[in-house]
Amino acid sequence: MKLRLNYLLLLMISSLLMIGCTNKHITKKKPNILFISIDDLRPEMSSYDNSIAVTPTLDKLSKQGTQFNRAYCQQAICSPSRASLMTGARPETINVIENYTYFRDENPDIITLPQHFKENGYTTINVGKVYHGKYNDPEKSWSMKPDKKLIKNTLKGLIGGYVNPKNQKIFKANKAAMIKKYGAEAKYGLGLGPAFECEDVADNRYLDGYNTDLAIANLKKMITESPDQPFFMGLGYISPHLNFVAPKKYWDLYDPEDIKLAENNTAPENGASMGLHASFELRVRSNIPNKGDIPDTLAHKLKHSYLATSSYVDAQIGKVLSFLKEEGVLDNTIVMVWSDHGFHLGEMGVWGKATNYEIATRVPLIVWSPFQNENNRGQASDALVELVDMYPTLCELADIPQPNHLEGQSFKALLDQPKLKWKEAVFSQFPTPALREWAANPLSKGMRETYFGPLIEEVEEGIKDQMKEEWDRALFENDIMGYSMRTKDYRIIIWKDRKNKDKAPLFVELYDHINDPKETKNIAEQKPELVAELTAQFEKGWKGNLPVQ
Ligand SMILES: [Ca+2]
Repeated sequence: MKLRLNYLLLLMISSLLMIGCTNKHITKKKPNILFISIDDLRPEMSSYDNSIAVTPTLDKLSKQGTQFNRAYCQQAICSPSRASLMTGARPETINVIENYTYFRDENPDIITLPQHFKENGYTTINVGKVYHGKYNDPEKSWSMKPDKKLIKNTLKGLIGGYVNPKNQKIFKANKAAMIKKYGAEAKYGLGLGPAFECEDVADNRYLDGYNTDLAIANLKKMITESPDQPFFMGLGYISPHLNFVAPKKYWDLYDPEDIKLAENNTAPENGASMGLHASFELRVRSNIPNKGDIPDTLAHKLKHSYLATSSYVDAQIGKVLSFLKEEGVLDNTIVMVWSDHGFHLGEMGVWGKATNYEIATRVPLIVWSPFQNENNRGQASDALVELVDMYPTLCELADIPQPNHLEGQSFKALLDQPKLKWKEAVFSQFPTPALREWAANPLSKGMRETYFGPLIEEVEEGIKDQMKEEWDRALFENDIMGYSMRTKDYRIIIWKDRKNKDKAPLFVELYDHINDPKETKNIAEQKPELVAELTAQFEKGWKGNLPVQ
């Protein structure tokens, strides 16, 4: 009897052990997520649009993963775009339509992307700019801060982002003068140094190189100390955002002779006067004229510097991916690379972001997953997708539930079927670009007095001429929103009073992407039926333009 009991006990223990083994086998470790943001990068990579950009890392990632050729941001400015994609909700839903509103103040209980992963068993860690500036949601989104003691501080002596003492001196003098004049207001972009810098220094003397070292050191620590713990790393690069600073070796990748200036350098024919700004963000830099044309030699230099900073970022991403590969961790890591919005480099006569047009709203977006169907790797997708779709996509890829508040659509299916019939339209928006700062807030007194008084007067005259009796200074600066919808063949921009959405639009723009991909001619007046059709489609909103399941 005793023997029999022992036998039964043994049987029970071995069954339990087997269940344990089986469970261990079934509960495979969740995939890590490497979520990489690049600030202000339009699809300026050689894998996109035949650019001359030297971006081997991102090109390779595109060839081995899925590149999205038609990905769009929700608003072409840092904080609204990032707050939207990180919360998975659209700019007006979270009430963030300019750079100075903190999404958490407006939405105390919203569950962000990293927060959701944290609540689903992930270690979430942030290095660099993923959210905008200080609106970083430290308590809720991230489970730990990166350990800065793991690496040497190679940023010592960097002032205003510059290595060169002459540039530092200009920056300090301009900043001090503006603070003296305008006090705290000066910190919002008044008093800056040169727009670019090229110095023969190591990668980590500038912020993005330093953050790369910091990311790798912290990844190493996490992988070593908790190999079974899945991580979500938000890794944010500030290049190629102004100022365009990068080590000389990245400038040397380009022969200036190969760099061409924008061809379409005038405003769209019959376009909205309120739709374009006077390149404020660039003009506050010390080596850029406050008004008038940007001379060709300077434009050339600016394009060179944008390319150099893009290559600099590409090289940093390469270091992180190589590290994960060497550690054997890449095989269980999903990589998503995105930019928060596009950028005009002289197109439409504008430098900067902050418009509703294709050049400012279209972004690079690449996903690489170790679990993708091998046959479909490297097949770019032309499906219309939005940055707000990244949150649900990552949930689906990691097999965790999607919170109910999300306003995007997972595009996981496109990784294996890139030609699948997808969204009918995607949506962006921007409040009156002509009369606001590049941060999308109304122009401050300092900006008006110091730089933009005459420019604004000129712009205002243009809007008055176009809008006639509809012109109302307060309405146009504060409450007009340009709602932009992109379909496969068209872009329509509907300019409305956002506080009276039922009222008829104040102005409509229509661009035909089959015949005019650079959006040089507004054809809304010639195509009233098409405008009516597209307006009806616009009224259905994002929910009415989702893929049919
Ligand atoms: Ca940005």
